[in-house]
Amino acid sequence: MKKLILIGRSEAGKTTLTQALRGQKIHYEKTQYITYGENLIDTPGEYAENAHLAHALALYSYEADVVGLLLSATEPYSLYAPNITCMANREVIGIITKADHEDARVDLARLWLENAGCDKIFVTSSYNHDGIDELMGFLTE
Ligand SMILES: Nc1nc2c(ncn2[C@@H]2O[C@H](COP(=O)(O)OP(=O)(O)O)[C@@H](O)[C@H]2O)c(=O)[nH]1
Ligand SMILES: [Mg+2]
Repeated sequence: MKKLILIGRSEAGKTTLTQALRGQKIHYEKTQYITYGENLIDTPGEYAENAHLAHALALYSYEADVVGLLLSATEPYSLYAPNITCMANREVIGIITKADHEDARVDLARLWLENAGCDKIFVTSSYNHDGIDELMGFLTE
């Protein structure tokens, strides 16, 4: 299985996605540190929100095979600069989260991730498991 690092701002749904991918019961857990799993690296949202800490993400991405940029379908804006994927020398995929949410705007999130430079974009919900098998299939192919 390819090792995936999850990047995105606080509340993007990174930790919940790790639980869904691992088949665990969904429960809230604040992410205080970079959290290493065998196949998943979870990061605190503050790293993506702070320009200085963002450098650390670029370094941590070397520990992974694939970089996942998460964007919640409920976001009012996107953190990601146009073509930011060129910062990583790994494949960068887009992961839209919370597609189940009543305020979800999946098409807008997709546009923002396309502008960021993501070719492959997965639409997911950790709550109802939408798109989780597709993402898992990509990681294990
Ligand atoms: N509706 C909905 N809410 C979600 C989903 N995934 C996460 N959340 C909620 O979003 C909040 C932040 O999730 P969390 O995984 O901790 O975000 P992180 O800060 O990126 O790790 C929590 O209240 C989750 O229950 C989802 O697929 N659908
Ligand atoms: Mg977290």
